[in-house]
Amino acid sequence: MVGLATVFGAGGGTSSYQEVETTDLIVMWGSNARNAHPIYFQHVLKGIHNGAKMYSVDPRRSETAQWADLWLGLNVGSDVALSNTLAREIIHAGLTNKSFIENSTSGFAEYAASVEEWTLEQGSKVTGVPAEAIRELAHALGNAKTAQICWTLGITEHHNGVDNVLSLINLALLCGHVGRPGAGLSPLRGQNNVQGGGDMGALPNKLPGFQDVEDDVARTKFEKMWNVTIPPKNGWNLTQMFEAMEHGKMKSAFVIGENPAQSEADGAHATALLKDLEHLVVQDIFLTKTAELADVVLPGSASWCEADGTVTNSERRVQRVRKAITPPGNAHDDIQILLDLAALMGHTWKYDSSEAVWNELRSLSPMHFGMTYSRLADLGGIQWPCFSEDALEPSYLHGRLWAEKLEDRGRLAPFSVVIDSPPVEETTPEFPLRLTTGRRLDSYNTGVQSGGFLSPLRMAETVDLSPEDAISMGIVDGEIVRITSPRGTVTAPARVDDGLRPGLVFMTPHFPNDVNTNLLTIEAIDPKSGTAEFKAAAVRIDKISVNDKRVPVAGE
Ligand SMILES: Nc1nc2c(c(=O)[nH]1)N[C@H]1C(S)=C(S)[C@@H](COP(=O)(O)OP(=O)(O)OC[C@H]3O[C@@H](n4cnc5c(=O)[nH]c(N)nc54)[C@H](O)[C@@H]3O)O[C@H]1N2
Ligand SMILES: Nc1nc2c(c(=O)[nH]1)N[C@H]1C(S)=C(S)[C@@H](COP(=O)(O)OP(=O)(O)OC[C@H]3O[C@@H](n4cnc5c(=O)[nH]c(N)nc54)[C@H](O)[C@@H]3O)O[C@H]1N2
Ligand SMILES: [Mo]
Repeated sequence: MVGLATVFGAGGGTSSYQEVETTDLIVMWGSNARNAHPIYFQHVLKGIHNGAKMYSVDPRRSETAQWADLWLGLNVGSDVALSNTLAREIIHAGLTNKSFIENSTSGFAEYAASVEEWTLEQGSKVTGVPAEAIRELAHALGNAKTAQICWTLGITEHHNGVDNVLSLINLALLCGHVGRPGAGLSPLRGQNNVQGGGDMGALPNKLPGFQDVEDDVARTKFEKMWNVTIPPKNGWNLTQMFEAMEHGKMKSAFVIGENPAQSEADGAHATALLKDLEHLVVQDIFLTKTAELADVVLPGSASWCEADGTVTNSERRVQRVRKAITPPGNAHDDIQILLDLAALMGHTWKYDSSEAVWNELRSLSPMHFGMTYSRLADLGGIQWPCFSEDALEPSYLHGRLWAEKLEDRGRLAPFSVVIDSPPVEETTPEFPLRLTTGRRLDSYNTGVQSGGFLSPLRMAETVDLSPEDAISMGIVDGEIVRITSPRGTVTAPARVDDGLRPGLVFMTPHFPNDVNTNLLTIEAIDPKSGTAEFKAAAVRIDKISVNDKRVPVAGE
């Protein structure tokens, strides 16, 4: 979102889901939507059915890649090298969209000069993708009338995640694949309402409606409404909070709906920092590992089907959710718990319904103003921005370079010079394998919401490796092996996967109580977004000797 906001001035995907059904070209870049966004993927499948070509850019031949016309299996962390090479080929083949570049962008000449070194040969050498495949995707991008470029964590969870995103935006600008129906950029969001969380100001530098905390006019508007003084400086993001804990600058934390003891990179270190806090409060619907470390647990917040409100999805569509069942026992809405806490701190915030909260938001956030509850119900959801109660904006963004800030509107979208930067942790003779981590269809994040019940779909953790590596290490499918990174060791059954190229290993964060993958991952972060490099660590796999496997005799 930082990358999109930098170029376009708005932190959201530019397209709507329907557009992927009618586009000519779909590029799934570092996204395994078949598993992680199955509903969006139904729209993708319709697009393929309607004749769209699909390309997958992923180090693994993932379940998504299996549906693609062509899979570009690149080395982990070589995305900037690949996109710069694509750009050079598009430019040299004369396939750029000249009128779009001239009328809507800035900085083309400098950008074009910066990609000049990225010949197909050089790109192929760094990315591991055959030159012919790079050429094919470049020409597909250059020749398509409309293209959708979709990306997710394979792009963002790197120490240079923002640069990765900028490099994909460059490709869209080069070919004019933005600001028209069917052409656009789709960063698919993680949870059902992660977009909504950001829109509502759950970011350290933004107030609701992406209004800047450090903007005095915006801040004063909120201070008046809430009758409080808001700190005038941006706060810390999640990784900065952990840094602040490390340096003793942050002494307490209030965690709502997150399980950082198991989801943070370099988990042993993260857990130690949480343990060391003077005061930790956790508000969750389950007693998580993080809650076990807490001084105070606020249990029984009502889950989503037990509460009224709205969620906002990856296409910026706000939809109503309605309370379907009554929460059990003494469980409260999360907002009720917050109101009770505010009351204890001397503030009487009175909202008699979720609609009252929403109407306050509408009065403060222009991009939400037109979305009344009755309109949301009548239309089944509305995309932002929606400025007026009796009109709708186009379903795609940036037809006229729309931005939250008035001064950004109508300005030209800048190309960004982006430099290739390989993963922080190189593979070495001691740790010769590249570990990347990600998701499976059957489980969810740290497993809190998908681990406690028996589902015929749910698998246990495995460490996936290529057939070539399995043979050279003498490892058979299902054999328990030891995986070690510079930070920790775990054991897991091996799974031989012919979708993996030699040297690549894949694990999930889904089963941390059995196999805590995040004991292996590295805490390197992208300073521009605060995102950790979950997608690239160096590891070693060792066979476990017969002695290690021996069950200890009682008393031993
Ligand atoms: N079933 C299920 N669905 C989920 C979730 C879940 O846990 N389970 N979690 C939700 C959440 S919070 C999120 S954020 C989304 C995430 O959705 P995705 O980002 O699609 O999921 P991941 O599997 O983490 O990563 C996507 C792909 O990135 C690839 N990749 C790794 N390194 C690189 C690289 O260097 N370059 C490129 N180009 N690709 C790379 C991986 O091989 C993987 O296939 O899923 C959401 N949906
Ligand atoms: N190795 C590795 N690690 C990763 C990733 C990776 O790809 N690889 N991905 C990263 C990503 S993208 C993400 S998003 C994080 C996810 O990390 P987390 O967000 O820490 O993991 P979740 O398991 O989704 O935890 C969500 C918590 O919210 C609680 N919850 C659900 N509904 C409600 C509610 O209505 N109210 C309250 N109060 N609580 C609720 C659940 O019980 C659960 O404990 O993991 C990150 N960690
Ligand atoms: Mo996520």
